[in-house]
Amino acid sequence: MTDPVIVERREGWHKIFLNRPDKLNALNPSVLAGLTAAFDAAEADRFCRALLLTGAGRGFCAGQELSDAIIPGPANPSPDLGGIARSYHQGVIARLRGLPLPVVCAVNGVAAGAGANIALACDVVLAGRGASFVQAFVRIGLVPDCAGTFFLPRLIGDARARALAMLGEPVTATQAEAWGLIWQAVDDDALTFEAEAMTARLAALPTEALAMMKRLFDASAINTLDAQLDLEASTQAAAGRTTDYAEGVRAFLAKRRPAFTGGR
Ligand code: T3D
Repeated sequence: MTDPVIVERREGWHKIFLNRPDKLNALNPSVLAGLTAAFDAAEADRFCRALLLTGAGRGFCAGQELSDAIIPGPANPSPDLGGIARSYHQGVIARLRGLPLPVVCAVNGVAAGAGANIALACDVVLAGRGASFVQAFVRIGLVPDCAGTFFLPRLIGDARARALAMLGEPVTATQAEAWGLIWQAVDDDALTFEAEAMTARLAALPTEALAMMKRLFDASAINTLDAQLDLEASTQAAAGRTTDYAEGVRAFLAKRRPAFTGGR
């Protein structure tokens, strides 16, 4: 059996492929468990300072596998889809957001349903111009999960978030960039190069500071201004104790490029 998730170890970073190309990398328990294991492996590898997530084949991810979807019927009039969301989707998003590493997503084709929202949970999202983002849930009578209702309004505002979720219309990569849903749309044949270069670039930055930024931005979604200012101050105190901070200042004063080690 082919691995549903493949991890390639590169110099300073890992590349993770969702690997069910004939199903546009639709999610099932094996994919979701593989994804979590890949995140665990990245965090455990002290030489890994960034992650790149992408899909094998022509799609990024078509959301939850529908061929074994549990639907209400005489045998099971009240199926619990919340169980799947709680057991798998919630954990994957929490793990991804909590990783002390920057995560780049290379959206190489359609990203639908939970697949779209996993992409949007990454720190820096690049997409090929042929890619699209679809909040497909409404097409089958479901609501966005994988934190779509959290990320979408914060990224593109409430009006666009609601319309995308309710209409289930695809958004092209170019439109997604114009709306601020993603960082950048690039030519399809340049996506791998650009995404790998971006990941390598992030892997050479002060990893602990990037991890702290992730926590700051996540906290800002719910904090008051005063609470966020306090958190910035305490986080700056922690950043100021890292060896990469010392290296950054020394390099500036010596007029040379810093050689950050990431403290990992
Ligand atoms: O059950 C729960 O756990 C609840 C949680 C749900 C979370 C969710 O993610 S709900 C949303 C689920 N996803 C969708 O509704 C999207 C379904 N897929 C599509 O609408 C289309 O496939 C796409 C718009 C994504 C792409 O269209 P297109 O024309 O480029 O490709 P295609 O021909 O439709 O798909 C190619 C193959 O992938 C095809 O298989 P075949 O006919 O060649 O053997 C298709 O059946 C398969 N595929 C695509 N998406 C899924 C899938 N197979 C299983 N599950 C899928 N989600």
